[in-house]
Amino acid sequence: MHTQVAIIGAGPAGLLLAQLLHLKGIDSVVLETRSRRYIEERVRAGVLEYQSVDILKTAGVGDRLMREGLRHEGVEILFNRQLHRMHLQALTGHPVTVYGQQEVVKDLVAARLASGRRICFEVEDVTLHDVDSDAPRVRYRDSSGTEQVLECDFIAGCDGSHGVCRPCIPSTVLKSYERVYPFAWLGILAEVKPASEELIYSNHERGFALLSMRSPTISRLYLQCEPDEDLTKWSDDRIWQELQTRLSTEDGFHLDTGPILQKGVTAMRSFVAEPMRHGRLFLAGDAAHIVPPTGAKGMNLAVADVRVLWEALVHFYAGSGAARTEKLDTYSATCLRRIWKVQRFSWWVTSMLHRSHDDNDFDRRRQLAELDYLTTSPAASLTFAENYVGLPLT
Ligand code: RFL
Ligand code: PHB
Repeated sequence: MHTQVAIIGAGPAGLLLAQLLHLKGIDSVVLETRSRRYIEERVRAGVLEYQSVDILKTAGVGDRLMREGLRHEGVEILFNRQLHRMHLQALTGHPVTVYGQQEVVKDLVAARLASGRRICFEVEDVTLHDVDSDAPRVRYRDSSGTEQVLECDFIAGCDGSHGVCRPCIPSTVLKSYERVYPFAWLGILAEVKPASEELIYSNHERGFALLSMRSPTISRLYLQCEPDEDLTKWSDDRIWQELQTRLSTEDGFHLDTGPILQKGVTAMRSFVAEPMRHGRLFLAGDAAHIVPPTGAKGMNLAVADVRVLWEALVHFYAGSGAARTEKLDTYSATCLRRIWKVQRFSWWVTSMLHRSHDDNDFDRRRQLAELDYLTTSPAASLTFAENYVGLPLT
């Protein structure tokens, strides 16, 4: 079997790349270890930067997003039991859009199937070969157990943080940078009208909390917890009580409760692997970097990488001579320049909003002063807002 681009992983990165390449007449095969149902139901990110929305529209999957996505012109920051609105739209001219990652994935899978190009679910034993030659290959077993060999021009490693692509880059070439945080998030999805029209990020002495949503009838909420938190100790009642405490305000903010549809614990880390390219293998999305979710950046970074990679591949297939590899050669450096700024933002908002065991009273006062400064200084508010809605792509 032959294709132009072998895409490993059907998350937002792999699926979006496949769709964008298709629109330019470039063939690809998408290989995914999980089932279609699993990837479409996995609850993850929820906030799209305006440039992510634009590229999804360019990819032809903007219709439902425009109909059902919730346009947010601001977010709330809560501390000392007072809400402070960050006017994203007024400060930057741009909103963000709340639309679940699983909805983006559903739209992209539907587009892929409609394109008639190949996507293989439930594949096993994916291995990459000759990635530093001009004719790389991918071996795998398809869902019927048959061994397959896929010959290609390029491999896009979009297989997330535990995939097989990043480990194919020799350790002598790859350098990793990491920070693990001493806390995690307990997240719930609940069938109840969101208690606020906009997201609320709360710094509370008992720890961080976040109110988000998926639709006018579904809430998504998070609580800072221990990395090894035992979920069996968290009854639904205890979760709602703790959320009410951490989100309470002087004005008597009230959180309605409802059936909890899903709960889970998410670890928090910052991670970057450099370079994002080795020979004909290009890493994109979580395969190359992880951010703590506080800044709402993970899916957006994946989308931004894909945009750069797409342009580089289009340039390659449309061009001729040595110049056609130009954008592929600068892919890693172009992406990393923005990735590090987004890493910085995600680390900053995480440290500003969470409580750490080794924080003392000084740290607490410093954190509150930072939040006071952030929400009262136009310069600081603009810094937050321009990062939150999304920095320029290049
Ligand atoms: P994904 O989505 O992990 O997809 C990778 C896919 O590759 C498959 N795979 C393989 N396929 C073939 N062969 C192999 N050997 C394979 N190994 C793995 C996997 O099954 C999977 O389907 O990576 P991608 O596409 O790079 O997308 C990244 C995003 O999923 C991630 O960054 C975000 O979910 C992070 N994130 C958020 N990002 C945002 O932009 N905004 C947010 O508001 C936001 N909130 C969040 C988040 C992540 C969270 N969790 C659960 C980690 C909130 C949470 C709680
Ligand atoms: C979400 O809705 O899941 C969400 C929103 C904002 C974040 C992280 C997660 O910063």
